[in-house]
Amino acid sequence: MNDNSTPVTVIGLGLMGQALATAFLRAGHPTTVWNRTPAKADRLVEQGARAASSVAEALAAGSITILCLTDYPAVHELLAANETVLSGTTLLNLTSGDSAQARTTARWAEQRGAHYLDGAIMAIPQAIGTADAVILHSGDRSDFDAHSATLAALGTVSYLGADHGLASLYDVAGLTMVWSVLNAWLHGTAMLRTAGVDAAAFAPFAQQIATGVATWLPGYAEQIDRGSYPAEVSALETDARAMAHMVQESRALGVNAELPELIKAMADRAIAAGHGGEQYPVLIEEFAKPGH
Ligand code: FVH
Repeated sequence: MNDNSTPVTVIGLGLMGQALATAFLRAGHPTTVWNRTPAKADRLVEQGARAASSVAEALAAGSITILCLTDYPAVHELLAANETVLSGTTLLNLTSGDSAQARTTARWAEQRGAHYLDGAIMAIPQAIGTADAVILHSGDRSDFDAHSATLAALGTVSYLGADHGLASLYDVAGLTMVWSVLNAWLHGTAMLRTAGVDAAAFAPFAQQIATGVATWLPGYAEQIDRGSYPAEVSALETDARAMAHMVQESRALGVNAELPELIKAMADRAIAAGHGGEQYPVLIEEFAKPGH
């Protein structure tokens, strides 16, 4: 049944929901859609989608129903108003949220007889339907396996595990990476602009650094998983001296020094705890604690 004749439903037709429904239509799936503001279904109906007149009708139409709303409170509001018709449905919630919300929603839906998968979209709407759109899933393996061929119409789908919170956890971990890298680049750009250097001149150099650092990750991950951090490349106390230059330079140039100050403060705490002779990933011990 999991070929392109599998009927699917998409609930929530914002920018992302429209992209998801479009990808299903392009792959040939009979696609039913529902949105709180009905006009957002019009373009999809022109492309061949069927607009359901109620959430209950939409839920009954698809062998899997994708939910893509603003946030989890919106998902709860919508599902709670339809809880009597959830039994036997398969829900894939691609709404962004945190892992606790995912686990709570999974329990709630399963208590009402639904099969519930949680997911996270690591892509922009324009990438949906291409291999560049990475979509993460967590929940019961058999629920994922039953629909993975259908879901492949959306992009590169992967299964993380039975814990419904995993997709959201990976999502926020990925977002931390994205915004940390961007903030580091913006900080460097602000420093260089004081010397008249354009953002465009720094960008290729910054790209090379980001790519180079990325190659360190597998080796550093091995150290973290072993819990042993021999200073094979550089000791943390050596790194901390370079961090001091970064802080001093930022202050002297009159640019925002909060990011370098945070980087140095965390390294200083690890050094004070006796880790100065170890390698950078020993900082995981600081990141694993609650913040100050
Ligand atoms: N857009 C993106 O690039 C990102 C990429 C990563 C993942 N996100 C997440 O996807 C969710 C939806 O995002 P979106 O961009 O489609 O968001 P909007 O265009 O604002 O559409 C929101 C839809 O939610 C409907 N909605 C809101 N509240 C309710 C409610 N109480 N009951 C029913 N539907 C509701 C809203 O309906 P309407 O305003 O059109 O009537 C839209 O269909 C989101 O979690 C992102 O973080 C996208």
